[in-house]
Amino acid sequence: SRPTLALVGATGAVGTVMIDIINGRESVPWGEIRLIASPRSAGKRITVRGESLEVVALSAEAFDGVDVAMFDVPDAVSAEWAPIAAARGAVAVDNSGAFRMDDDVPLVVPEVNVDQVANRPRGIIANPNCTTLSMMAALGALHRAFGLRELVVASYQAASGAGQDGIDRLYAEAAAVAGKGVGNRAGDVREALEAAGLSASDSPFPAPLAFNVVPWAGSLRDGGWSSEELKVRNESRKILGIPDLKVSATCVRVPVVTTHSLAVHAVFAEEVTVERAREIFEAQPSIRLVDDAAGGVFPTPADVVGGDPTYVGRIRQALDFPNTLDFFVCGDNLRKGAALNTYEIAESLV
Ligand code: 11C
Repeated sequence: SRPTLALVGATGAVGTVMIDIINGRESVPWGEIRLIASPRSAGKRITVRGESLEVVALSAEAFDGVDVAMFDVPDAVSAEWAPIAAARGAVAVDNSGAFRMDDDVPLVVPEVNVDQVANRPRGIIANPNCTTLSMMAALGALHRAFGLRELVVASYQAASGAGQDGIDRLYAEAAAVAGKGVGNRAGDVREALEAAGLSASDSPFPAPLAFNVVPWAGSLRDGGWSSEELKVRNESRKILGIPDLKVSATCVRVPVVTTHSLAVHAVFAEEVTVERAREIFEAQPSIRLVDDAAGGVFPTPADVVGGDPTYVGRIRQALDFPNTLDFFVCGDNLRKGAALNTYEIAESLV
């Protein structure tokens, strides 16, 4: 009989995209698909592959008979429940940050290290952070060819990285500032938000996001780094299998609903050329090259949101750094950055 798939967090921002992905597949290898969520969402009905399914409440019994359980829930929920799912015989594929750096949990991007799925002593496989993931297909392909040594990145992260609250906040802020002529005087955007009843303390972001950029994502760590910046460093090293990779990241939130972008400066052991890099990207089915600066063609979130591939453009040989490429990538943070990669890991298991 065909394997049973469970989706934990079926009603959240990533869970909803996961169901779109499953519904959009021509065929799936699964028999039963079980939707699991918090008791608050239990009883809701969601249509999956033409069948109306009732969401069941998260419990140990909910994992009985499940072969693969995908988790799209906050870290603390995964930390508690992924091991329970594994103890009940499921392989847990977890999109939270709870297990990514655990030595007994592989951190997988199928284009880069799908072989790692077999090495899972805890019965758990982790899905990377969406910011790291958005550049991994591209960096993995270049690393195989030229040997990556150093990585300097700046991210341009969408509001939906902060979940449904982030999306709702950006829409509300955009409505509060549109047509008001604000953005010319320090503090006027904050005043417009307060006037519209959007208090700063209710925001998932530490500064206004509308008409702004915010150089912060995640929580404060030693040395002034954000947790998001350290995830980019640690997860890139683990996925690429380069424990001493030199990484420096600056993570920035921008007023984009969905799709993370990164400006990447990548230094290699061997000589690189833009032409070879283009050939390598073109040969990778999950990468779309969108790179014709003369024609004004490059990837932007507005043009790629909702797509599965990683979009790459602005590829340049750094003028003052040997063996170094600078380029720009965009990837839908809810699809390849989260739900799609998790689903691809789940399918690779069957
Ligand atoms: C953001 N990348 O854009 C974060 C969200 O480690 O899975 C995902 C956090 C994580 O805010």
